[in-house]
Amino acid sequence: MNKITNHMPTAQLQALDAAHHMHPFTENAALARKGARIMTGGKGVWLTDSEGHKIIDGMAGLWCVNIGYGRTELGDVAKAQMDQLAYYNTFFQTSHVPAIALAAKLAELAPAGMGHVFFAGSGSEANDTNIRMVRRYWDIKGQPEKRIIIARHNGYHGSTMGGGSLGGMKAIHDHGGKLAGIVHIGEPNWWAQGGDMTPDEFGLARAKELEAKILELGVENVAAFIGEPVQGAGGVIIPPGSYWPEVQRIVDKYGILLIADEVITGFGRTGNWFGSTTFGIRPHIMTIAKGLSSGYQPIGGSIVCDEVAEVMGSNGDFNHGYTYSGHPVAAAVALENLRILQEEKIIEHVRDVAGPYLGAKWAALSDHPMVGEAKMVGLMGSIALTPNKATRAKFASETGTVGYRTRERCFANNLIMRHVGDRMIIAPPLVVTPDEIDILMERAWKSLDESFAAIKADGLFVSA
Ligand code: PXG
Repeated sequence: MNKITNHMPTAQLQALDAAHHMHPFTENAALARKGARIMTGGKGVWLTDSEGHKIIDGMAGLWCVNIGYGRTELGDVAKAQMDQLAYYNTFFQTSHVPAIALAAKLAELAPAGMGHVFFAGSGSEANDTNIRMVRRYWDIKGQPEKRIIIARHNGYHGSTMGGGSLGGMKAIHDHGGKLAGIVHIGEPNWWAQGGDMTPDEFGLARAKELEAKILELGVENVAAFIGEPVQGAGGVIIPPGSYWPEVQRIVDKYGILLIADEVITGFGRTGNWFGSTTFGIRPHIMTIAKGLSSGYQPIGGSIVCDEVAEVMGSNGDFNHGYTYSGHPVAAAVALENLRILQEEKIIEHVRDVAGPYLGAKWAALSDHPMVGEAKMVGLMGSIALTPNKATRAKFASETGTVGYRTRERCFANNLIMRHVGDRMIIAPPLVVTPDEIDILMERAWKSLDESFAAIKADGLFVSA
């Protein structure tokens, strides 16, 4: 068997990586000078690197390893499915057991009335599907001019042309452009942008931007609004309680479609199967990926409400699909992942045990001299680093300087906690236990203390 072993010294692996592997969202020349950290194994919430360090993974890989690493059942299922039927397509009036079973299971788990699934290979692909689906939906309904999709600044919806355009990140638009027909409104980020308003006043104001934008564009031109229930890659921005109910009211009033991008918030992350349930959102379409398979196989999709699915299915072909839509091995693995999530009551564990336990300890981080807001929902949380909590000040240094330095301390202390600008974010595997949370928090405090000391010593603890 051609097994890929960890048979080389780290430096040699790093040199080969630097020579041949182009990393996503990375300046490869800089990484080549530093050398990538090479992961070699995983079990539960723990990663092992090529130097034998045991690292606690506070990010569940890339927000995806919900059931934790090392569940051999998924490999068993993958092998069995490969042996049985490694691949077949679902394009030309054929189907197969894993895609059927997974679609039916998702229909059972999804909110009522969302009984249909269009499969993709990733979250980005699924959002590309969504762009085409909502436009095609309005075509069929006799309103082809309804094409514009409203999204949000600092949202993240993937990095294909479609996903990157729906996302509201200038750094992504700057590399390769942005599709026409997608417009962005403000994000519900009270800490950074709320000024003198209360969080709820600000949440309401940001939601009302949707109404203003619909009226400005003309409702006859607007197809849909897309948002993450909680912005993930944008820094775990948990919206004020007033935000989603007002968005829902506006979407209902104007009859546009609502797409909830559940790529991060789906499959237990917020303490329910879907973030839409946690926030009382009633979407027409939900984007899914990541936790759908806990990252054990690449798979994504769109869960579609009955009305949209009926319209889409009633008027000729929908000329769209991917070779790997509903891939049987990925679907079988996803199904096994859902079985584990459900039978082991992992979502209940998030809601009743790990979420409240980590949430309380996380909130206490706001006592740290460098931490302002500390928020968490389910098992996704963030802290805002600040030189002045009272004024919610930004640092004078370039945004991300303090965040990056803090992340480096975490990395050195064998804790994976990421930074987005000067926010630190966390989203551990959902199976994390209270004992592991204690270790995680101990490392987080230590890293923050070290970072704070260094930042003060270097004269960086200064407001903009
Ligand atoms: N929607 C959301 C809400 C996501 O978080 C995607 C879509 C795209 O999924 P794919 O499978 O195409 O990557 C994502 C992905 C980060 C980071 O830095 C986050 C994601 C991907 C890469 C990096 O936090 N989220």
